[in-house]
Amino acid sequence: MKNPVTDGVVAYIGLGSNLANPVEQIQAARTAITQIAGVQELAFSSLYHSAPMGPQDQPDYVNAVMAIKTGLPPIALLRCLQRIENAQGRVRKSERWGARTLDLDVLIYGDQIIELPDLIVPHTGLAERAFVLYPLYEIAPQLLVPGKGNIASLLDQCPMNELKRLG
Ligand code: PH2
Ligand code: MG
Ligand code: MG
Repeated sequence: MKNPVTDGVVAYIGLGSNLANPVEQIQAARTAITQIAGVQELAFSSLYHSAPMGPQDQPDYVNAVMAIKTGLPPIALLRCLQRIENAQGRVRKSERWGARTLDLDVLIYGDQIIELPDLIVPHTGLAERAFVLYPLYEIAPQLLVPGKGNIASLLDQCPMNELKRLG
């Protein structure tokens, strides 16, 4: 196994893309994340096709969720993920929720509740977003989301909307 992490925290990362071949963007990001020193992949969800949340004049998204074990502190993990977003051509724009080649979000970091200027964990909006909850439930059906409750009851309250599991 690449990068076995013996003493680490289980964290969940949300992946999203709606530009420049989203399926390939997500697959490349998965490979890049598994190559971070101090990160070991535990699980990877199916890919999901989702209608855009936010501005509607943008392509549909492909979303997925990955479980990792990591020895990296949360901000160090965030910086590594931002480096991967940038390497895959992410252009940061002022428009909120606009199109992007790659978005990597720290959804959950162990049982921690983090409120730093750059990092809110559990991720804001996690509980209302079908494109996060359904893939998360697929790989962690027993998960307790810190401060928000168990994943099954969050899912019960979240309509699936346009979400479609791919292949
Ligand atoms: N991400 C956004 C804005 N809107 N819509 C979908 N369906 N999936 C996303 O990942 C997404 C979005 C900003 O992070
Ligand atoms: Mg996001
Ligand atoms: Mg983001």
